[in-house]
Amino acid sequence: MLAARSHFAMVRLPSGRILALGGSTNIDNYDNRTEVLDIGLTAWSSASPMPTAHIVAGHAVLLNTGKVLVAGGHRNSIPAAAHLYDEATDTWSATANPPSLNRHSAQMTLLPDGRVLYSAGYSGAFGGPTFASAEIYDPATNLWTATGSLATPRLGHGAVLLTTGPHAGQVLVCGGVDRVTLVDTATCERFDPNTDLWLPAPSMGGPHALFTLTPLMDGRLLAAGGQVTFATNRTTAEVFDPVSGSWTPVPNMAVPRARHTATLMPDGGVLVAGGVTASADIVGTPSVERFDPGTNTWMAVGALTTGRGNHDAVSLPGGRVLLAGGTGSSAAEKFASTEIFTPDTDGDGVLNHVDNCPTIANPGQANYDGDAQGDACDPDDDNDGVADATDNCPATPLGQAVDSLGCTPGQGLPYLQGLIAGYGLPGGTANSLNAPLNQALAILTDPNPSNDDAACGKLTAFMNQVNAKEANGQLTAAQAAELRDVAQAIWTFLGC
Ligand SMILES: [Ca+2]
Ligand SMILES: [Ca+2]
Ligand SMILES: [Ca+2]
Ligand SMILES: [Ca+2]
Repeated sequence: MLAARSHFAMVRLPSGRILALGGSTNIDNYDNRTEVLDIGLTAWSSASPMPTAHIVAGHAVLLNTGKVLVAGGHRNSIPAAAHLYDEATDTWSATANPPSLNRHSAQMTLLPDGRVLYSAGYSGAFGGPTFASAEIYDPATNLWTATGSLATPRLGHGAVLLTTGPHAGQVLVCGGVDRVTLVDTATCERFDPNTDLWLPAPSMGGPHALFTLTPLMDGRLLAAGGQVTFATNRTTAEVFDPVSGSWTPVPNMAVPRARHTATLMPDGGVLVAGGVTASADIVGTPSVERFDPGTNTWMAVGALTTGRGNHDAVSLPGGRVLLAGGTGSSAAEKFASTEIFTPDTDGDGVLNHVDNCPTIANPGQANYDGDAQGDACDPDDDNDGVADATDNCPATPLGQAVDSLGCTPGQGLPYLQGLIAGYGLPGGTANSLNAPLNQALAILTDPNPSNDDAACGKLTAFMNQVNAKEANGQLTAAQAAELRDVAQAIWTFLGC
């Protein structure tokens, strides 16, 4: 980006460009600058600045009209304001009236009818007050109006439209913290846009504040991480099923985090990235974990190049995710840097987290020995201890002992015959070389192991044939040496 930003927001514009707006350039300096990333993801360029500086994490939403609504997130001393961005003209305009309160750390949720629910938050002043009130913006009238209040004041909560279950079309608000009492809550409430009323909803298993509440593709919601009274951070996660109306705990994340991002991927997984992880509000982790909604499990999926918290993330085509800005190791360290998470690095259609060779295209995922590495990147496909590069028999039956060239005797003898066939020798010459090999093979593959010693005599006969044919010029020195090396390996393996 052109500017270092934390506590900001990115919005995908109707054109596909990405708008980054507002945020904090240092601990107490709110920003009105905006910038746009082109569709090719090559460069950021300045866009028209917001009329007022905003911290806009959670305070920006793309309307169905194509305009971007931004509200609140000011310093306590600045009156509430809301503005609309029009990409076509790169201009900002104020809404017809301002919101009733300057809300900070509130949430905007797009309703099915195109209106926006703007819920709770706090005044922006250290120590509160924290709000239970909510209001609605209607693009049709360009007006803000008051709506019902929540039962519990909260900031840093989650607010998601339900798409399944008996309350589909309503907004579920969960968690958050009270800036006055510093108590974080596990409670949830739901907002019915048809009646403007808030109604009770099942509480989470534990409190989450400054966390992520992410809709899954099947309509369930994933709550992940969060902060404990602005101090330590959580690893806990749980899933809400709107059909049964119940929360279910899922395994903890590997890394405690709050103020992270959670992005729904096209395959249904959720990419949870970065976040503040230590007891401080600021220090970002590079950890990235993927939640699998099929198994309700977490898997580490690489790391950010930079530890980030208070950053933002936005989906890109192809399942990629743009991660940008945020705080690093101190309050003063703000990032302008961006990075892109690619779920399929080698482009073979198999996502990295399940790809047995994530950096080598192998769409078939062939994996002879069934270990963690596919044949395309496994240095020893048949796991016989002989590297592919020097293994004459790369598909040895699993678990069988081999000679120094990677072959069982049952493979090594036919390998020798293949070499002989490749030399294009006269029929009589080839036959006299093959005859003792056929005899050795018959001895080794018959059902009587007690006669295997006799194979040594046949190998001796073969060696004598090779030496004689080299002496009379029927084999070149190189051919004879090659045949002797392979025969010697079998000889040694058999303990002749
Ligand atoms: Ca791949
Ligand atoms: Ca393998
Ligand atoms: Ca091998
Ligand atoms: Ca082998």
